[in-house]
Amino acid sequence: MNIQKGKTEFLMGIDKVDQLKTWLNEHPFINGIAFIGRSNVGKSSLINSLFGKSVARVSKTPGRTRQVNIFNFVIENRETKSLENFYLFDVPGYGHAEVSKEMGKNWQELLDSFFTLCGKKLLLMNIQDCRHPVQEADELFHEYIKSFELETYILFNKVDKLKTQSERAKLRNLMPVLYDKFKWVKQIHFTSAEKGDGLPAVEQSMITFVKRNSSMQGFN
Ligand SMILES: Nc1nc2c(ncn2[C@@H]2O[C@H](COP(=O)(O)OP(=O)(O)OP(=O)(O)O)[C@@H](O)[C@H]2O)c(=O)[nH]1
Ligand SMILES: [Mg+2]
Repeated sequence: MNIQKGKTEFLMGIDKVDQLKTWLNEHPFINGIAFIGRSNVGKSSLINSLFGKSVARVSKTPGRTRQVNIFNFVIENRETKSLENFYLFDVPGYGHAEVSKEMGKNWQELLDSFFTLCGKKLLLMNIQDCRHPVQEADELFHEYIKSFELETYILFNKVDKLKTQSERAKLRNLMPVLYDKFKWVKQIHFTSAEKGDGLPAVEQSMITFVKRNSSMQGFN
């Protein structure tokens, strides 16, 4: 099975809390995947590399994704030729130092509404920069997210920027610590949105997750 790269569609970007609540209430059985992480870690770039060229807007300035961007993506079963639709969310980054108080409040409300109403069939992809793993903002986010009990994978992105063996080893040695500390983290991947490292494994993991949900429930 594979994600049909040319079939991912941008549905809408929502920055108003009420609008987001309405959308989520109208879509109570979401089966899909959400990308979240600090600003500039490569969420939108990963989405483009995994789901199709330039579906998500890549930032020149950190913190550009200020809204919940909703996409539809399609998984093809090559044997049966059947197609199935799922949801994808590019969630605004956390840990901005520069946002105003008012923007920060709206963002927190957006996040709260999103995670309260998204249901349990959402896979959370927490993207981090492999050169700066588990920053304070990441720890705060994990503290916040754990009560929602969503299946969570961590993607350490930008591995193409790790030049030495010892830099790579240091990151790998973190894994047991993280699995112990963040018990709801089920998988850790090392990726490069730019060079493609790790992406086939991430794609298969995402497919396994959403297909398992759809076979259990019979609908998305
Ligand atoms: N070298 C390298 N650069 C990357 C990689 N992924 C993303 N980038 C670059 O990092 C910058 C930020 O990427 P985005 O995809 O916009 O990051 P984001 O997490 O969506 O950022 P916000 O939407 O602002 O929160 C861009 O200049 C990308 O080209 C990667 O794997 N390797
Ligand atoms: Mg983005």
